[in-house]
Amino acid sequence: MIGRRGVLQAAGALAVLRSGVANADELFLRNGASPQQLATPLEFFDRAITPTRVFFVRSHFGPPALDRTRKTAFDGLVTTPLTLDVEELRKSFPEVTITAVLQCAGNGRAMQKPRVPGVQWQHGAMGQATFTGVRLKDVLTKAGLSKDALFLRVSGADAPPKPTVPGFIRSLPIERAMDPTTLVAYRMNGEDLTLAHGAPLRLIVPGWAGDHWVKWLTSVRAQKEEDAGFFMKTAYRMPTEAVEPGAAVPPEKMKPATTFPVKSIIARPDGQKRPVGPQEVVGIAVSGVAPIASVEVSIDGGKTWAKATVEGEGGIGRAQVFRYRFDQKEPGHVKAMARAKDKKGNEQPESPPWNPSGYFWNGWHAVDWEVGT
Ligand SMILES: Nc1nc2c(c(=O)[nH]1)N[C@H]1C(S)=C(S)[C@@H](COP(=O)(O)O)O[C@H]1N2
Ligand SMILES: [Mo]
Repeated sequence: MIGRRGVLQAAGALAVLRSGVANADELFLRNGASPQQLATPLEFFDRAITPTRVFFVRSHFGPPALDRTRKTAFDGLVTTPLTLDVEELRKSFPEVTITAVLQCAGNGRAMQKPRVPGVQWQHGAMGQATFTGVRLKDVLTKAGLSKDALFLRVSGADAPPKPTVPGFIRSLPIERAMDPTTLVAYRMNGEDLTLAHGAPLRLIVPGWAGDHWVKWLTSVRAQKEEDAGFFMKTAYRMPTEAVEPGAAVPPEKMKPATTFPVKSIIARPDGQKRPVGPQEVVGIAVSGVAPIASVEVSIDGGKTWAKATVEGEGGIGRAQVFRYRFDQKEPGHVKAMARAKDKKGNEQPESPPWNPSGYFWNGWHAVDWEVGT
């Protein structure tokens, strides 16, 4: 006989498999055993859109049950609180699709020296997708947002493992909430959001780090104050001024991490030996602050740099593919480095300043490979 518990466990395991949370095709790069820390393999950064099946997954406590009819409450300092599910949102507001990079603040943490605690992400805590939904601004306007509201307190249906662990509660400043690119999304890459990526509804905050992109949305509350919980006042903060590597920085000397800095990342070559002749360096570049202005590649250790071609449409927080071709006539060892610039004049540094949580590492990315006959 199989008990009620066993049946529930089996049903749960099946639900997880169906929802795509399980790593069926094993293409993800894993950081430990947790299915909530899956990284996109580097080779997928040779294109503008990261396929959903290899799109990195990160959450603190794992997903809640899948409920596609779950409602989100938009309330607090508003005249008319609204409680809406996907269908009601779609009926009530214009639909918008935005192409944007979702990147964890901790992407690149493994490259920080001295090393800091946290998931040791290399390059794969990032991906770009098309996100479809409605503008948060439209919903808040319909709800009659009060002028006294300065922040939104945003939370989802996921719960911490025990009551002593703080819940994942985030605050978004009103100006950012009212930005026309901030969406309440229900589709990713043209399909309904998967459970791993926040179904049925999640926030899209192009240009800002992933922690603002709250998944499994249940509550959006307009308030005067920023939330005082762990995930605003302790986690996801950056020093307000440069600090000594390894220094302890008190939270009050830090501010919430928002936009991610300009970076480029090389997807190919991938380190495999290649024949003498034409070589192509391909990757993507993005800045959370401004569209990409240029990408340069060096194959002589940084002595000289040449402009790569940058393809497709740019935007704040929108990645573009870059390509650089050269002819390698002699066999030998080749090393290519890339660096990007954005339209606000920010340049990708060779090695960015250290910070206590290892956020926003955006140093030059280098790949090397053997050219033979
Ligand atoms: N409700 C909820 N939303 C969340 C999180 C979470 O733990 N709970 N993690 C955030 C973090 S830290 C990141 S980087 C992104 C990752 O989104 P993805 O799994 O779709 O790539 O989701 C964000 N949204
Ligand atoms: Mo994150």
